[in-house]
Amino acid sequence: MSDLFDLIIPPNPPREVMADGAMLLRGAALPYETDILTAIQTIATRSPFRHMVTPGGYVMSVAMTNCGAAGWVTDRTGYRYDALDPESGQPWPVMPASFLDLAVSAATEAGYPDFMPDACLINRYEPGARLSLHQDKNERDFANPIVSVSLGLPATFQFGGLKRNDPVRKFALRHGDVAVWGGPSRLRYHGVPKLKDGEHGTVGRMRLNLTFRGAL
Ligand code: MD3
Ligand code: FE
Repeated sequence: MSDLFDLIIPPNPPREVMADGAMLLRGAALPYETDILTAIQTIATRSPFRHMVTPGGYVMSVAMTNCGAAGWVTDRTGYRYDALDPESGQPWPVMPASFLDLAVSAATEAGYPDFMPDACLINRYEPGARLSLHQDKNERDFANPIVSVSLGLPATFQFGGLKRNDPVRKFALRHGDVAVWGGPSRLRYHGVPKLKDGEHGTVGRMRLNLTFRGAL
């Protein structure tokens, strides 16, 4: 016999545990969509999207910019967080209040109530762009989770283990999805295979991904 509330309360927002410490909040960014897209335009005016170079000399197919006290950068000398945008020589644009609000509420919902991001990396995927399997380990304190927000075209997300050759599971990340990666999942390998072509109604022919980090 099912409880009356099970019948009348819609399963909204749906959430899914991907692994220990990793939670997917489907559609959690939808109320913030307009604010986020407007803010990204403003951020990109001061710190434009650019294709950074890896230490190995490869130009990344994903275009990136940042906002917040620190931004993730790569060049021939290595990966790091920097308070200044190396292209402008100026600090990265301030993290908008709506970004902070979304990241903190998602982290709280996933069981990380003390998360306060100081860096937001913004990834722009055009069709064909990809991010090969990697770990995020340039942050100072792995006790902080990473919160990621997906907008625009859908992507397959590869979620592996703590070793590069561990088996990988696939998840679809769609417009408005928010994921929180913490605890034992914080250092899992992950990647995004080539983005398929398509056209999203509000975002256009691209996928945007924001990752909120405690970097400093
Ligand atoms: C799992 N971005 O920016 S977001 C990255 O879709 C990055 O642009 C991908 O990987 C993207 O570093 C994936 C999902 C994600 C982000 C960070 C993680 C998953 C993670 C850190 C640890 C484990
Ligand atoms: Fe990553």
